[in-house]
Parts: sequence; structure tokens; C-alpha cells
Amino acid sequence: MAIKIGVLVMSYGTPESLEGVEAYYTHIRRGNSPSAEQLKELKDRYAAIVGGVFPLRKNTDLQVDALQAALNSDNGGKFEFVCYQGLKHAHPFIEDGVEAMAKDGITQAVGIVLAPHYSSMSVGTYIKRAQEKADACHVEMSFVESYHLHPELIDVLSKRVSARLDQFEEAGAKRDEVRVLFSAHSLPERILSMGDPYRDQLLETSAAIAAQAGVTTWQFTWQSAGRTAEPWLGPDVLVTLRELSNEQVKYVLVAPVGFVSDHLEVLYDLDIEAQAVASELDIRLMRIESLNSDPAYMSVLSDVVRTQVSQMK
Ligand code: FEC
Repeated sequence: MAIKIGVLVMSYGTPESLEGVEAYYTHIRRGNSPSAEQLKELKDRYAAIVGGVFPLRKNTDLQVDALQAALNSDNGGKFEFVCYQGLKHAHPFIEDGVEAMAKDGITQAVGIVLAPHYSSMSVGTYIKRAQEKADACHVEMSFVESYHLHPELIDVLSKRVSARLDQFEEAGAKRDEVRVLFSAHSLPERILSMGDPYRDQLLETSAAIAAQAGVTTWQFTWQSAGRTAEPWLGPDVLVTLRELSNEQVKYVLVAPVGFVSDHLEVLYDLDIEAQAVASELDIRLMRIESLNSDPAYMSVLSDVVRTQVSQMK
């Protein structure tokens, strides 16, 4: 009989309606309600994005279903994988996912976050919450911490960079005239003094993609920094665009390698906010397509989950 393995697939989470934005924002702010002005500003950003108001929910649902299908195909029948969703800031929360596994009688599980790079302030907090709940529910869990250099991940992202560079060429630009900007969600600067691997992992992913796609003119930039008083990692993409304009750069390709789905930070912060600054500066800006449930990304996830299972006692 196949051994049943639970897979807790963790993602950031998004509200289900505009009415739910306040509770979501309060959760992100660890229980502190946003001001009326902050709340309005966030609701306006959600309302402005193209392709539906909360695309992350559907994208995560599709990723979880596709991962379960990928895990159960060609696995030789030894394991039956059952995926459960666990969200950081929305229902079903990480703890709900672990509880659902326990209720279904699952005793062995793997946790994975839909974000390839490890930081103690991102993936580390997902893992901590899942582990605490797993201990309380007597589920034995182990976790994938990062997969930022998985060859298939580098391959699929390199192809997306190349595809956009082809489009720039078709529009009359030379490939080496296009500045490729790899980006990811900023975090407070203090992670660096904590020896956190986040920045280095992001730079490793970027360098590997650039090498495979034959990109020579690239740099890394941060985006979507939180609105708090402490310093966040920079430069921000909007600052970088202004610097590039001063260097007379006319073509920019953004590759947000820290994200795997279409959501607010991509569809607003890049496609609306950064795009507006680029057009003000007369820069032609494109971005690579998000992975969403691309079979190649599902293959990356299923490979790392299976490897994790093979290392379980
Ligand atoms: O589409 C959506 O509904 C959700 C988009 C979304 C993603 C996302 C990913 C990451 N975040 C990370 C860190 C932080 C830190 C703070 C913070 C704040 C926000 C706010 C919104 C938001 N984040 Fe987010 N993040 C997304 C959305 N994030 C909305 C609140 C308003 C704002 O600041 O814009 C600051 C918390 C605090 O105030 O203390 C820190 C990291 C990721 C990427 C890894 C991951 O997916 O977990 C890191 C998607």
C-alpha cells in the first residue's frame, strides 16, 4: 500500500474581497490596524490591478492542485501525496493546513513555500509556524528551505528572459542595450547583520540566469519595501530606473525572480508603478512572465519535495 505523505504548500495569501483587506493588512502588521489612509491606499492598489482584484488566490489554488498532480504522476506508486494549502496572512492559515492534515490521519509531511529564496523573515517564519502546529498535532514534518538554484528553475526563468530579449530585438533594440533588472521583495536592512542568506541567494539566482541566457548587462534591485520607519534593502526599482535614465539606458527588462505568481507586488508595483516611472523617463520597460503553474515550476517543486521525502527517516 502506498505511504501517504502530506505536503503543506505555503504561500503569502491574499484577501477574498475588498471588505477583507483591513483584516489582512492588520494580520500583516502583527495585529496593528492600519490607519484609514493606509487602508484606502492599499484598497486602491488592489482595485487598480489588471486581471481581477486578488489574482494570488486563484494562482495559489492552481499551483497547489498542479503540484499534487505532478507529485502523484510517475512516482512508482510508493507514495500517495496529498497537498494542503497554508497561507501566511489569510484563510486557510498555515496552522489550518497542518490541522487538516492531522484530521485526515496524516502523520508524515513535508512543507514547502511558494518562494524560492530563504530568509529568516520570510520562509523562516512560515516554517516556524508550521513546525509549532505540527508538534501540537503530532505530525512529523520536515521542510524544503530553498530551491533558488534548481537547474529547472534557472532554465525556465532563463527562457523567459531570452523570450523578452527577442521581443526587444524585434522592436529594434540590440540585446546588449537592454538592462536586465532582477528583483525581489525588499526586507529590513538588519537581515544583513543577522547573516541571513536571502540577498546572496537572490544574487546567485540572478547570476545563474544571466549566464544561461547570455546576459551581460544586468543588475539586482529591490522592490515593494514595507512602509515602516526602519531602513529597508535598496536601491528600490523606482530609484534604479532613475539612475538608469541618467546613464542613458533606454530599454529595461525586469525579472522579479523572488516571486512565482502574478499578484499585487508584480501587477501593481511593477506593471503600474514602475511602468509609469519608466514612461515618464522615456524608458521602454518589459517584465518576464510569472511562473504561476507552469509545468516546469511544478516539476521543480515536485523534485525538491520528493528529495525531502527520500531524506525522511
Ligand atoms: O497579491 C497579494 O494580495 C499579496 C501580494 C504580496 C506578496 C508579498 C510577498 C512578500 N512580502 C514579504 C515581506 C513583507 C514585509 C512586510 C510586507 C508587507 C506587505 C503588505 C502587503 C504585502 N506585503 Fe509582503 N507581500 C505581498 C503584499 N511584506 C499588501 C502591507 C502593505 C505594504 O507594505 O505594501 C512589512 C510588514 C510590516 O509592516 O512589518 C516584511 C516578502 C515576500 C516574498 C516572500 C513570500 O512570498 O513570502 C519577503 C506576494
